Amino acid sequence: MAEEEVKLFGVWASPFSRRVEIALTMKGVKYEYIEEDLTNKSPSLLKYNHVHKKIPVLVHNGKPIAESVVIIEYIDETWKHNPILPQHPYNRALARFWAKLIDEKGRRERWRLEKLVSI
Ligand SMILES: N[C@@H](CCC(=O)N[C@@H](CS)C(=O)NCC(=O)O)C(=O)O
Repeated sequence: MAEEEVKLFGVWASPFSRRVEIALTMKGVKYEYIEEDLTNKSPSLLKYNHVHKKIPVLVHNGKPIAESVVIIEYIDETWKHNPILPQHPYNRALARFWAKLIDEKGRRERWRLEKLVSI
């Protein structure tokens, strides 16, 4: 494959950017990591994810991709060795189901924690 440019905009404490880092590491893809400050988002982040303005964002040869699960599927389809998602469509559906559930549960727990802290 030709020279690749892979950049990841993330935050060290974010499980969403961590899961993308794990996927890139599993594939052995070299990438530049850019730590974002979410209290002062960089112009690049705002440009690359102008819809949600959130990390993680993967930029592959200048093309941005947002949303961690979408990014992981893109990584899996682009670098085909060491598959991350199962091959069978049913098992892929199950993997997506559990990823979605974990995201929703995490969001609910964070909301509960924020409510507790603000009391
Ligand atoms: N559904 C998104 C969630 C990403 C997300 O919530 N990122 C948070 C950090 S953990 C963020 O960038 N928050 C900034 C903001 O809401 O302004 C994904 O899976 O990538």
